[in-house]
This record gives sequence, structure tokens and C-alpha cells, in this order.
Amino acid sequence: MSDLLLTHGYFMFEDAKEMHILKPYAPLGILYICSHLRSKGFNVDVFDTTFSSFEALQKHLQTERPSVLGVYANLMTRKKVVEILEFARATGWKTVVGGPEPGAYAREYLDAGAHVVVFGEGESTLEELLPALKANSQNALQKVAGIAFLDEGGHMYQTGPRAQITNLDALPWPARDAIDVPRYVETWRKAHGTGSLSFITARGCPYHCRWCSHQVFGKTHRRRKPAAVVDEVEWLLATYSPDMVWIADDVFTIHHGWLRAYAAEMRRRGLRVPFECITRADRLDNGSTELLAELGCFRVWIGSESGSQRILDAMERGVTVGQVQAAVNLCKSHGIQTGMFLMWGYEGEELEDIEATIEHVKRSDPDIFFTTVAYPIKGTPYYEKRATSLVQLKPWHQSSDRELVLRGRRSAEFYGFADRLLQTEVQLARLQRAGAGAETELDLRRQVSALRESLHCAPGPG
Ligand code: B12
Ligand code: SF4
Repeated sequence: MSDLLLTHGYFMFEDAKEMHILKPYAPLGILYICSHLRSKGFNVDVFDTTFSSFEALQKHLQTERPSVLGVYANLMTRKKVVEILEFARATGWKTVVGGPEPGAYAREYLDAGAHVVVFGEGESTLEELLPALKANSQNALQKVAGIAFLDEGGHMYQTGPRAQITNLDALPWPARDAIDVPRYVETWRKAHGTGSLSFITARGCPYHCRWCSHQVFGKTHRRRKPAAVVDEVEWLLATYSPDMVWIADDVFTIHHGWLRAYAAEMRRRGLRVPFECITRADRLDNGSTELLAELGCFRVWIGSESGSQRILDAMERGVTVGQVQAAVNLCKSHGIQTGMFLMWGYEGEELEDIEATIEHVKRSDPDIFFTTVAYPIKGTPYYEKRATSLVQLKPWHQSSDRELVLRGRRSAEFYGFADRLLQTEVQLARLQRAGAGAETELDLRRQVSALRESLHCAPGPG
């Protein structure tokens, strides 16, 4: 019998959208917890749901001797996680839930079947929590920092905050041996021709974009030593032979001195691997972009969000539209592709801000861009400010923060037109640059004016 079974609520085969994307990554959070606890002498298993089914997990929970089940939850997996918690509890397991969402909805997760909710990083908390759960005493639980549970009277008891891990290098690498990592790499390779896997070089982001969740790492930024990261990269390449990697940090390019040291160590060991990462436009300059290219970076993702400076400032993004355009150009000059994330509907956005975003994307001309309609995540300043305008249409356990309706927000149809107008305008701009035939251009111009008219006539804020 294990001391702890870890799992999560992401079932790739049960999600049509994910089956279309087919770019799964291993759940690093629970793998970090697993390796840490194993190094402290605990017996820990992982049931990786990514390539499995809810039925298989149920069967596993029924056949294993119940101990403690730890579940990772984020805003997208809430529904599944609640089902897992309910089932596990009914079959005799003690249930613990952690990850980026539960800390913001502690009471809801406790009511939904979790015995304990863990806030923030899970490694040290679980190390103390497992013996406390074994002791089966509320007294013992009260001494564990960074948790919440229901006391005998059904009231939520929240202990004091847990200090963050100061030395990330003291942590063992994620327990990738606990899951089928080759299957992740193969799934990528079969679908895209390149097998990929991920690792992190740091925890936390010190910036304060108002809609971004800082639930787990706060506003800290803690980095691993460059040589320690290169050790992991070297081992990953030798063990799993991926064709590329994803550096899953919030902002990989945050610290240029670190980046130089990392590049020097990779160079010294003769290592180079194609990779993609996320950056902020203001954290790219000529030197850092050159290093990215040298290291094998083929694509950077930039949270561009809006082409309107007014909206960027309202988001407290700390970046200018001009910086984003310069960063895209810089990447182009170093042969690195750019992917852009854009957000519609942030508070205060008007038609002219949408037009500014369209102009911005035309001018920057990134290789790829994705749009989302802004949604407030609980625990963020954006959510707190809009809390009184939020309407939850379905019960909490069947819903997610993405499905919250914001009063005063324009219709889905409106943002659909904004999306199509953006796509068509960018297509037109590209054709014009390439000197396309007059007929195609005329056709696109007609589409653009029809879409602009629909956008302007679409229902206003409701
Ligand atoms: C990589 C990543 C992805 C990747 C891959 C996910 C994967 N399989 O690794 C992709 C691109 C697929 C992705 C998608 C999405 N993501 Co994402 N992603 C991240 C990112 C940048 C890194 C995740 C990571 O590896 N962290 C490192 C590990 C060590 O940290 P961790 O997972 O949080 O684990 C620690 C603690 O949470 C805790 N813990 C974790 N599990 C457990 C379990 C128990 C029992 C306990 C006690 C503790 C515990 O201990 C761990 C170790 O200290 C994070 C931001 C971040 N820096 O964490 C966002 C983040 C997790 N993503 C987020 C979002 C919103 C999404 C999307 C909804 C985006 C979208 N609009 O589609 C989707 C949802 C996908 C899905 N179906 O689950 C939000 C989640 C917010 C929330 N409240 O839930 C985050 C926090 C970004 C943000 N700042 O807003 N994401
Ligand atoms: S959006 Fe990116 S830069 Fe902004 S706070 Fe979040 S992780 Fe940091």
C-alpha cells in the first residue's frame, strides 16, 4: 500500500479539442511532489490520467488499498477533479487537492469532497500532511502550514501560510519514471513529426498583469542554477530523445545574466536542442534573442494581449505596443518564429481598441496568433474588481471560471466577428505584401468591409 497516490483530472481521450491539438505534456507539479516525497522515504505512486479513462481510475481506486489520494486541479479540470474526489472519498480514500485553482476555492473544494485543500507549493506541505492524516487528529492537521480543512463543526479551518521553497536546486527532478513519458513524446511525434517534452528552470513571475493567476508561486521569482538545469536537459535528451523541448517557465527570458550562463554551459557541453518558450516583449533585446537562437529556440510565444496601449495599461501589463512590434521584428531577424496571444473584451475595451489590435497584428505580422475572450480567474485583481458583475449559470462543480458570464460584456457573436475580421485583415495585409492578384485582394477587401459592418452592428454590452 502506498502512502500517497497522486493523480490529476486531464483525460486527453475524453476531450475532442485536446485530441485535435494532440500536444500533451507531463503533469510536472505532481511529479515534483512525487520525487520529493520519495526522497524523504514515502511510498508514492502516480496514476497518470492523460492517456487513461475515468473508469480505469475508478477501478484503480477500488482495487488499491485506500490511503491518501492527492489530486492536481486547475480551472479547466475542476469538473473531473470533483468527480474523482467524490468517488475516492466514497471508496474510503482520504482526499487532498492542490494546484493553481483549489487555493482560490478552498471552501468549495472541501464541500465537494476534499478532506484537505493545499495552498501553494505541495512538496513540504505534503511531507508534514501525510503523517498528520495518518494520525487522524484535527490537532495534528492544525499544525500543518498551508492547508484548509473542515473542523468537527463543519467550519473551514485554515492554517497559516507555508513558506516558499527557497532553494529549488535542493529538489529532485520530477519523477518522470512514475509515468509513461515516452508515450507523451511519441504522441507528439506521430501527430506533428516532432516529439516534445517539458521542463522548468524557475518558479514564479514577479510581474502583475491583473488577470493572471499567482495562486501557487505568488509574485516570487526563484531560479535554478544554470548548470543544474543543463544536467536535467542532458539527461532528458539522453533518456527520451525528444526532437524538441518546451521550457514551461512563465517568462523564460526574465533574467539575461542567467540566460548567458545557461547558454555558456550548454555550449561548453556541446548541447543544442530546438525549443519553444514564453517571453515578455520587454525581456527581449538583441543579446538575449541572439542567445535564444544559438540555443535552438525556433519559436517564442509573446503575450501581446492588445494593440491598444490604453488596454495594456489597464491590464498593468508593463509593456508597450511598440515593444511588442520591436520584439517580433527582432525575432524575425534572428530566424525565430513568433506566436502571439491576444485577448478580446478586457474591461474598458471599445471598438477603437479592437481596431488598434487589428492594426497591431497586421503591422507585427507574427507567424501565429491566438485569441481568447478575457475571463476573470478567481484570486486575480481582475476577478476581484468584476466580482459583482459575474454570473454563474451552472452549479460551481459543473462549471469553470471560463464559463462565468460578465455582465456588461458584448456578445459571443461580436467577438466572433472581431476574430474573423482580424484573420481576414491579416490575410489581406500578407497578400498585399506578397503582391497578390487584384481579384483576390478585391474579394478580401469586400469580406473585410462586410465583417467590419457586422462587428459595428453586433449586439452591444448586455
Ligand atoms: C505549462 C502550462 C500549461 C501547458 C501544459 C500543462 C501541463 N500538463 O503541464 C498547457 C499549454 C497545456 C496549459 C494549458 C492551460 N493552462 Co496552463 N500553465 C502552464 C504553466 C506555465 C506551467 C505549469 C507547470 O508545469 N508548473 C510547474 C509546477 C511545478 O507547478 P504546479 O503545477 O503549479 O505544481 C505545484 C503546486 O501547484 C502544487 N500542486 C500541484 N499539484 C498538486 C497536487 C496536490 C495533491 C497538492 C497537495 C499540491 C499540488 O505543488 C506543485 C509543486 O510545488 C502554468 C503557470 C505556472 N508557472 O505554473 C500555467 C497555468 C497552470 N495554466 C493556466 C491556464 C489558465 C491554462 C489553460 C486554461 C489556458 C487556456 N486558456 O486554455 C489551459 C488548461 C489546460 C488543461 N486542460 O488543463 C493557469 C491556471 C489558473 C487556474 N487558476 O487554474 C496557470 C496557473 C497560468 C496562470 N498564471 O494563469 N498550461
Ligand atoms: S501574464 Fe505572464 S508576465 Fe504577466 S504576471 Fe502572468 S506570467 Fe507574469
